[in-house]
Amino acid sequence: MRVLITGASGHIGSVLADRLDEQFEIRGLDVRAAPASYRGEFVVGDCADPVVATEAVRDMDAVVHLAGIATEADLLLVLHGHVLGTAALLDAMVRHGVRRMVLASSNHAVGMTPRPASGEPIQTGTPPRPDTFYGVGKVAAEALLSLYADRHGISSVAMRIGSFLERPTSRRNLATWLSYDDCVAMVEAGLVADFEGVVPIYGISANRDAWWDLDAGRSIGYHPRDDAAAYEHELPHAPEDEAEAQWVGGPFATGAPTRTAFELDDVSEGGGT
Ligand code: 15L
Repeated sequence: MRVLITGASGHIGSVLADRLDEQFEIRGLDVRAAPASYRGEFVVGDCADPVVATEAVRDMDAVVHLAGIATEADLLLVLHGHVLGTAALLDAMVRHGVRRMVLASSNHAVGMTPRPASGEPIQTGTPPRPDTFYGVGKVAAEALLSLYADRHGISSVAMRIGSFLERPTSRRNLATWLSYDDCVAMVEAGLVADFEGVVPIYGISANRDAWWDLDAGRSIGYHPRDDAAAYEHELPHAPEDEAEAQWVGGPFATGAPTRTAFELDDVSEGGGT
């Protein structure tokens, strides 16, 4: 199976490109150069450019789409990376008859959801509740998957990734951690699973303290093995722990919002006609 990985020079992309290349034929795409350790075919370019996207998707069987700024940013940057980039790739997939996308969505698509008090984990059907423009971008990217599934028959997995880290580093990670091994297993499952439509799943490990439900992931063959609780003894308690645990988006959801969609200077003073 030939797989395009966008964002192949990023944190998740470089781990995946390194670990998936025995099972799949990988082509990497990124606005940055390939990491020194990268093996195989690599294209430097912006997936939000339809010409770049069309060429990058040519001859592929599936797309793992990770490109985009992985944190809060100006709305226009968010729209460019997460919305226009996803749309350009989906268009290219329609053009070349490519039928499967595995998308890096994020827990921040539902980040303003209160932490489950009952112990009942949050399901994938919970309404979108972004905590940032970044989260809005991920909600919109998931909506594009739905549109292209219904209108063009492209099936996809929207991985609402928690905290992708080599090891957990904070108390919040007891719920949100996604280990490298589990991430690789999740993407493999997303590429080969037999289904139609869009399957949103939570991209976390089998954490004892998980806030999100893993059944949807298991339904497509994602069976995580790691558990952040194994590192509990080494995770420091911090003053912000309690506030960060109030909403599942953690630090993205706490504190005063720091951005507006537009600065007043950007808005034309012109009156109506
Ligand atoms: C994400 O979606 C971000 O890309 C990453 O930077 C982390 O903040 C992560 O979520 C998280 O919630 O820990």
